[in-house]
Parts: sequence; C-alpha cells; structure tokens
Amino acid sequence: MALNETSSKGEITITLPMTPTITAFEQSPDRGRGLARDMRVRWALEEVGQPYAVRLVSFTAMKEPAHRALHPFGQIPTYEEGDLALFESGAIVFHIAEGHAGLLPDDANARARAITWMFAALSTVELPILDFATAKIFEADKPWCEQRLPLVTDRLRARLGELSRRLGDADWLDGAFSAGDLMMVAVLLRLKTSRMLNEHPNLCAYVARGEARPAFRRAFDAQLAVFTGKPPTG
Ligand code: GTB
Repeated sequence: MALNETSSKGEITITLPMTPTITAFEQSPDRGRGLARDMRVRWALEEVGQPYAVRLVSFTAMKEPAHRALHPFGQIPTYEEGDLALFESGAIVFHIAEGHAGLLPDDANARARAITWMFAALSTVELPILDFATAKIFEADKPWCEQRLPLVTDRLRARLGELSRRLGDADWLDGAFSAGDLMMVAVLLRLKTSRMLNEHPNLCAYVARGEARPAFRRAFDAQLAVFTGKPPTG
C-alpha cells in the first residue's frame, strides 16, 4: 500500500511501501522443521500480510563483519526495513505487530497483556526449554549430564504445568490470537516431538491450533522450501 504525504510546502511526497528483508539459515540444522527463529518472524509477517524478502546466510557469513554490523552476536534472524536494522526475534515480531493491524489488540490493557505474553514466552518459557534441549542434545556426553538432566527436566515440567493451568480450555492465552500466542506457540514447537509437551493435551492442542493457521502454514512452507530447494507447494 502506498502512503501519500503532503509536506508543509504543499508538495506531495509518495512513499513507496518498503519490503523488509529478513535473514535465515542457508542450511538450517533443523532440516526445515520450522525451529529456527526466522520462522516466528516469517509467521508474524504472514499474519499481517506484509510481503518480505529473505537473504540466506551461511554459518561462515553470519560471523563476518557485514552480518555482525546487523547482528552483534552473528546470528539469524535480522530484519532490515529502509534505515532500520533489527535483531532479536522478539524485537522484530514486536516491531511488526506494532506497525500493522492484527497481532496486538486495540484496547490498551489487552495490548499490554499480549506484549506481556510475548515476554513470558521468550524469557520464562523459552529458557527452561533451551536448558532442557541443551542438556539432552549437546551435553549428553558430559559426565555431569546424568545429574543435571533430571533437574532441568523437572524445572521445565513445572513451568509447562503452570502454563497449561493458565491456558485451561481456552483457545488462546488472553482472548483473541495475538503476538503473545504467536511467540508462545513458536517457543513450544521446540518440544513438539518430546514427551514433555504430550503430558499436557491442552498445550498440544494449543500448538496445533497455531500450526493450523494459514499464515503459519505459508511461513512454514517458505522456510521448508529453503531446505528442500523446491518452491512451496501451497
Ligand atoms: N535471542 C535470539 C533471537 O531470538 O533472535 C537468538 C537467535 C539465535 O539463537 N539464532 C540462531 C543462530 O543464528 C538460529 S535460531 N545460531 C547460529 C549461531 O549462533 O552461530 C536457533 C536454532 C537453531 C537450530 C535449531 N534446530 O536445528 O533445531 C533450532 C533453533
């Protein structure tokens, strides 16, 4: 959508819509299962109907100065839109949600609560999930793993129990689907193949509801196509 602006001199400036560019793995270690963090950014862009471009980066390129100028930690995703460059998937999704209708409620209090759920997903829920995944996958051969794994498993189990109790039999965390749900579902996806999530049928159903959204499907297919090298079928 083009935006027409009239300056103080009465000149009409036509600002063309800016297509943002995000970065994603050239070869995602998750083999296109939608677990890398560009997925949540793609999903947010699809939810609000914002077209976007993707620049694929290799693990080597990610650590080079050109990419580090965008992302100090040499990671994906990044987001460029005109003069603006962002990193951190949470900040990017928030920026998208703030700039478009559809991901944050109009009511100020409901909006603040949806943003709270974004933070909860990224800090309170994602951290124990990452601890669990790290202990299971990357630290399995460490001599202390046998002692640490039950600790991180219990911490995650407790956190999921709390989330499950709060969700109850609602479809979404606080009324209509919001950026808070988008982030929470994106975070929980990491547990999809784990028994930890299966202990909570309502959380499984919650994730499935997120995955069933057409915007999720488009985002998923687009990131999978990078891995398969074939264009999205949908
Ligand atoms: N807090 C940052 C954010 O939310 O944007 C974290 C960004 C981040 O961890 N990026 C990862 C990255 O660039 C990719 S998503 N890693 C490369 C590096 O650090 O050198 C994390 C990720 C990677 C792989 C899987 N997987 O294979 O299942 C899942 C998630």
